[in-house]
Amino acid sequence: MANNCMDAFILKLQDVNAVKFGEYKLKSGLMTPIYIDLRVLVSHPALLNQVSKLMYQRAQDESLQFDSVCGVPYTALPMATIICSTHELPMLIRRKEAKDYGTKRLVEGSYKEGDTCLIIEDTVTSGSSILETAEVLHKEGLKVTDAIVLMDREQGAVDMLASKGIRLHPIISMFKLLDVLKAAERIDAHTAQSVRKFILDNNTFSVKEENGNDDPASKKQRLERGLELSYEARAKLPNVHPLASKLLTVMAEKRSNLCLSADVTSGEDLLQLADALGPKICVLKTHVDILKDYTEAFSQKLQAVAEKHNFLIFEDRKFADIGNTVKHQYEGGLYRISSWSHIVNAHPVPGSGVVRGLASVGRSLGRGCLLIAQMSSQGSLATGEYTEATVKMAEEHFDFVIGFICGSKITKRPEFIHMTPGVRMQAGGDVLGQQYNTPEEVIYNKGSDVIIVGRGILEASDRLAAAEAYRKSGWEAYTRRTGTSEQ
Ligand code: 5BU
Repeated sequence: MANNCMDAFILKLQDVNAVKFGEYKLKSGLMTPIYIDLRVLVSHPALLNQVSKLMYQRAQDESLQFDSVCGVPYTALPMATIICSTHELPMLIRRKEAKDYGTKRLVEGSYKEGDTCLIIEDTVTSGSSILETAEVLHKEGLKVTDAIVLMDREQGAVDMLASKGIRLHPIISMFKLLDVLKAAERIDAHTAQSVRKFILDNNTFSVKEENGNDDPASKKQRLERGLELSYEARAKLPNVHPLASKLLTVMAEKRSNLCLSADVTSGEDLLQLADALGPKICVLKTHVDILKDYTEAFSQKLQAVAEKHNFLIFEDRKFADIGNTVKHQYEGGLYRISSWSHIVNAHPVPGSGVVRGLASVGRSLGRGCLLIAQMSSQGSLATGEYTEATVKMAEEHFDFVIGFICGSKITKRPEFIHMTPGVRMQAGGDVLGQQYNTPEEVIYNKGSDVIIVGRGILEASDRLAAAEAYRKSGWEAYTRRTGTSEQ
């Protein structure tokens, strides 16, 4: 929906008294200066239709796959009904209590074990109502991977549900609502500010549960930047690609988000480097075509070192051709990359055929691909809409794409891994256009997951000490960002 349509829609919600300012009690007992009451929508059928349309559109935009739709009782029931009736989708009704006569069913409607059900909700604070409904559906053998909500109060539901494996897709967020009402002079700056403060001070999701730390200062910071899950929690998400899960687990176990870019030109040097620095890294990145003496024996030895030190191999091949060509480049030729490299990357510029070509070789081998959404070099053309289209391509191929090469976090989906090159202790650049940011900047401020470091380590007089310094710096930035403590 275009921005001005969304703004007009938000104003209409206030017109019908679905948004109220004052002192109200939430389900949890907490007093709130803003109350969202979407129950009134049943008296405004045109608005109710519009809500249902927005929700369905969101499901389409996100390419959600589901067998049925279930509204959280009661306010979201008519919304689910309209969606299902308009698009002829099967609906399920969750009873609040089983009736004590007849079938005693908690879920009405036809379904079979393993079906996926999309949950629809009107407003969320903590996300507990969605979770309750999901749990009832789970007991019936149904899967719940996604939920759509009209209004997210931004008090922790997205993260709480993510920690339970459910992606929440909000149509309107509290901060957006406040901005629109203030711009239209429906509320004054003081009211907007006090509601913002209330929201930031009252996050319902306990970080302690997830990450072992509940420091309110860091909690607030994370709230402002979008609270995040630990690598361990992300590794366990139900939709995470097995290779991404493996990488996140290695990162957590080795306390390392460092990828070494092993840009040396002899196989022997590379193996020595991998063996010496292996304990410090989660990934070793190669450019196999700069080796002057590549042999198949070399790739076998590299795999043995990777197993010994528990890191993944990433061949930075940057595939960028039509699907049929990249398929051969990945599988065959001198290097037979797919036979030894866990991860490869690709430019999305040819269109999704490049991913499909690579996936036709790598998927059955359990390999994964990073899409190059941004580059670290000066003047890169991979920006703006290109980056956004890359995220979309990744979402459409999540059975093979495990994340991105990018300068900063570009998607909130915790299943995807963000890896950033152009990292050095001293920000700056080289004479050929490379641009550097510090590990702290990349992980803490830009929200990336993995730092890729080449010359910062390779040119150091003591490479092992340099690798340890980068590991430590990257890891501390991560623990600070997520609020986990460095023991
Ligand atoms: P450096 O020595 O840390 O500058 O090496 C960076 C490595 O990452 C090098 O192998 C590049 O080919 C690679 N790289 C990059 O620098 N920037 C990018 O956007 C991409 C890869 Br994609």
